[in-house]
Amino acid sequence: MQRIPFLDSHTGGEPTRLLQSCPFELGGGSVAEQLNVLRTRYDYLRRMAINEPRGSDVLVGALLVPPADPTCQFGVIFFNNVGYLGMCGHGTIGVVVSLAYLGRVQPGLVRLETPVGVVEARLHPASPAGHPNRVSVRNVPAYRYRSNVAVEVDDQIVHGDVAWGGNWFFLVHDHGLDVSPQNIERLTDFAWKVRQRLAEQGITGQAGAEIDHVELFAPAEQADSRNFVLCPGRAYDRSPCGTGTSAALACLYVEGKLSPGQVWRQQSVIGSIFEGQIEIVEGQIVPTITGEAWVMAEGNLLVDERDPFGWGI
Ligand code: PYC
Repeated sequence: MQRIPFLDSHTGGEPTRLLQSCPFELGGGSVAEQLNVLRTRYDYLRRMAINEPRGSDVLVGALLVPPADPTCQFGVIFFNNVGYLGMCGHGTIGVVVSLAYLGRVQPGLVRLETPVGVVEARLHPASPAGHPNRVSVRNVPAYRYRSNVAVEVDDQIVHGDVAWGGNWFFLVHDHGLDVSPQNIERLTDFAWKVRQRLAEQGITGQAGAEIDHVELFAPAEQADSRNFVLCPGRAYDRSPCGTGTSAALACLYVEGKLSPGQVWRQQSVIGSIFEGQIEIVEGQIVPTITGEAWVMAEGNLLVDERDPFGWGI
């Protein structure tokens, strides 16, 4: 029987399952290199932790690995029900709060190496009543790659920006849909079709990268904007999506709608909020996303080698 310790948290409703160490030897090197080994040789670890019958489509996994960058305390590889993420904003907040719960970090700065670069998290001090749970993540630089790209869905032409925030996003404002929890099925269906049309029309991120996240925006009453983000495996992000908010901030900045240091409140479709702001560093747009996570379960994932679905469906 294999026992793999885990700790679950959620960030604005979006879950993160932290695996504190890898049961397999990934060969060292950068986190991007370790991801290649994980993906090609041990992808069943991802399926076991995330997929049914143990997990669910909405779960995001975070595997801690040794960083190659000596300025970082941790390396982290994020994954979901269909594959691997470059970065994950809600996941980074969840990981840092989980590490604080485990006593492995204290309020202050934590540097993490991800497959797409180093991110710097600040764990804010706790209120007197509890564990620290508020984290600001200074993300990898974000940028808008293409603007106002037309896509036809259900006899309707919509327009979107292609932007990077640690993952590739297509950001759409003129969809005409109600962005509310009552409309999740319609939003999912529509965003999925947008993603399919992008692939059919050969619309990609830089260097032909697949655009695997679609983000639909609407006005909000208690924030600057409300979003619905469809993730690569067809689950929607319950949080406002850290990398998606980063991509949105980059677009707002180049449109002259956001200044460095100005706080942008991004609300998710279920109502949770991230605060975002940008700084310009050597001409690059560097977003910082702030949100809260809550630990909610800990234990061991058990794999019985006789179980035909023990490593996931
Ligand atoms: O918060 O960056 C994020 C994220 C990506 C996918 C799910 N959440």
